[in-house]
Amino acid sequence: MMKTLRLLATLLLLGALAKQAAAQAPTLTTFAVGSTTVTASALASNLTTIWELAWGPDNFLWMTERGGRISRVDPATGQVLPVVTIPDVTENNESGLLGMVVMEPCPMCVPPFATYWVFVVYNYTDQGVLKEKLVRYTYRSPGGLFGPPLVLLDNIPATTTHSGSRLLLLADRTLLMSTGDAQLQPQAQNLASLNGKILRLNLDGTVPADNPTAGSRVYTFGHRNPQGLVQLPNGRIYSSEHGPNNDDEINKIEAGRNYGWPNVEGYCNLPAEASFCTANNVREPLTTWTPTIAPAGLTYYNHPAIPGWQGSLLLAVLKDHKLTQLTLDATGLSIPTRTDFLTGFGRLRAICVSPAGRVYVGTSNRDGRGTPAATDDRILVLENRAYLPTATRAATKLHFDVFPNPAHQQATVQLAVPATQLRVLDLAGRAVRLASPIGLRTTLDLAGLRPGLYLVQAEGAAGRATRRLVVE
Ligand SMILES: [Ca+2]
Ligand SMILES: [Ca+2]
Repeated sequence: MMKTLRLLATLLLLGALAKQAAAQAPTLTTFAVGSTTVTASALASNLTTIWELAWGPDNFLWMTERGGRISRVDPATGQVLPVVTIPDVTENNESGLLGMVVMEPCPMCVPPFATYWVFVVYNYTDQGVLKEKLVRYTYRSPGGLFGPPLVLLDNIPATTTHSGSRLLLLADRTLLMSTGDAQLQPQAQNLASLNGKILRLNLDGTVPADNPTAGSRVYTFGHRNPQGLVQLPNGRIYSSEHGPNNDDEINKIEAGRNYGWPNVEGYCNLPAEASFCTANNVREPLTTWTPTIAPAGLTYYNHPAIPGWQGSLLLAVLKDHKLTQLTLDATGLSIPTRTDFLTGFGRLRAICVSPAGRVYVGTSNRDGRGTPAATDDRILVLENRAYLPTATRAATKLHFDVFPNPAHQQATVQLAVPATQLRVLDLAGRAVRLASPIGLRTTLDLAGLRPGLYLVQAEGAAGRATRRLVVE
């Protein structure tokens, strides 16, 4: 007992020290975004080839390193908490542990056991042959990994370069996965091959019923090596793609479209390309870079903390050592401006945005192509330290009760403050009932809903709150 208490006290002290250290994390540089001063500092150092950074439902930063390790990083202290080192990852040149998605399969399953699904894609060796696979781990908090991983897709041909692979959870709760051409260039145009594609899968690995071709995981084709994927709140999907010695690309991803590789590089501007593009309805990129810059992680910034970045794509760039802001016009079909930031930190590969509007960038200086600084690789935090979040404070003001619970045909929602919308969500996170409350008391019609667990969500000027509801 004493031992446990002493251990706990030590842990608390270490935590407090780490928090203090984080508060004193030295400014590495500052730069202006419009009239905003953005400060860059290091959240965590001495890492090895960060490939993915993702904001988790546990409000930790989840990270993959190409050698095979998955970790959770405390955004307050920078403490790196290893989750697992995957034993069968083969790291060789560009191959290894790559993209990751962390999500809640059941948003209403609250503690004592919060359960997350952790999807990762990585290269492995099967009887001497390098391949690629997509697996799903189950993680429980507290407790850690739960059971062995589920293999969703394997035996994807691979080589030590052009492996992709970014993962993206779409709003419809399907998964996109980019694959490289694995140097098998013509396969990018072969719809029967998984290489040079963006694939779309259900969360159990099966083929969504509404994919472009029935029974096929192929969502788009004609890709060389896409390593950035993002979906905007309006549903539009964008990707970054490595070109050969010319024509790196940003593409708008549209179901069933052909993106040209290897017959077309960048725009359909050469005579041979133009005829191929016409014959094959090729989707041209929105912007290109020649000479190439090696574009990787792609995210969308839409937070008031850095107003000058709102509504823009942010791109992590490897070869040209920078972060590039890409503005979008109202149609989403053109990129009027490209602006570079954050030079001087080497190769940048991974990027994500936190709900507080901070941008996290992972360096890739130990990937064999960089010149690592002593403390590389690092997670850099970009933030407006003058920004005071008001929304998070207001979010605590929205309270409501729902009764009876369990409920049968209907339930009553009693709000403490006005809300503008009520939603009933099913286990898959889909809204099955919507209501616009008038006053503080609203009756929800539950007739026709299958018995089971649901989530009632209220949203208004005071923020958002959720309650569990059992329907009998
Ligand atoms: Ca293309
Ligand atoms: Ca071209």
